[in-house]
Amino acid sequence: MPAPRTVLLTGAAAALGTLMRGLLPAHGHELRLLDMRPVEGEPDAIVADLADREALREAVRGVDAVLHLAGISLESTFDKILKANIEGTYHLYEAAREEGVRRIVFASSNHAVGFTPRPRGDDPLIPVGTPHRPDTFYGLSKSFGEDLAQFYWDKYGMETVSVRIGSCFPEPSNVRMLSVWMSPTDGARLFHAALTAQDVGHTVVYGSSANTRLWWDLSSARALGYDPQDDSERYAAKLIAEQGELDPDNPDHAHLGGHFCTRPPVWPH
Ligand code: NAI
Ligand code: 15L
Repeated sequence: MPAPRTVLLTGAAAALGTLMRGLLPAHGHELRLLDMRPVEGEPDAIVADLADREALREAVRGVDAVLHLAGISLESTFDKILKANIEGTYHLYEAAREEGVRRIVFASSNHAVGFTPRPRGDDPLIPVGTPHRPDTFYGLSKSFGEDLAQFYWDKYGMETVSVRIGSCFPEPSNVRMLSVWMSPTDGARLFHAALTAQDVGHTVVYGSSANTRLWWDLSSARALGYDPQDDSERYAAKLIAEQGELDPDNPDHAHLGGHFCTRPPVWPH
């Protein structure tokens, strides 16, 4: 295992951040925590908004890498997405650049490519090079984050692994998740690989377990050293009995992004 690395974990108060706080130390990472809300049971966590560049500079000072989970994680108004996800991610990259941090792992999302039709039958798996097709303002902000990461690599040599996370929850809760689920322990394996692999430049990977019903190509993640151990198939019989198989006539089941594609846009008001 590579030597422990100090990692700033943003979004530490929330669901995924809490899971990773529990799992990443066993991979040799020492975590510094940040969120706009207090982190339960972690009095030393930095409470700061991504809009606060000075606080971000202090937070990234001396870390080896950042695991950037903070932001709005579902559809919202464009104004809110703009502040938290677009401007917030820019402020974080600027703070990291100013403080000489060389590696960011960015929590992108399947919703950056959410309008990509899901594979059916013998269709090939979706490659990471598929064009951005965001399904929401939220997905658009993740497309922006991936482009920002590419820009900071090309312009400044700052490395990023953009992880297009599927659904990272303790268990899959619907039939779509049988294809896109990432178990939390596989999530920690993938983030660990993304934090420690050599010479990643800007690499885009999908974030899921080795699901039997996988929709996308995990080869760029495996090339970082990711070796997923879980498969959602053990939940399939129960979920299909409750909900039925994916329905070819249901628009919510037509694209990678599922119901994010069919919900109305949320305009500022
Ligand atoms: P969440 O919405 O539960 O947590 C986000 C955290 O970011 C919250 O603790 C919130 O306080 C913090 N935050 C929001 N705006 C902030 C700001 N301006 N400054 C500082 N902190 C701020 O999200 P969750 O589920 O924990 O996901 C974490 C990240 O992973 C998000 O970026 C999400 O888009 C991404 N992701 C998660 C997936 C999943 O399956 N959980 C799937 C795809 C992407
Ligand atoms: C996401 O990007 C969300 O942050 C998460 O809450 C889930 O909705 C996930 O995608 C998904 O597609 O299931």
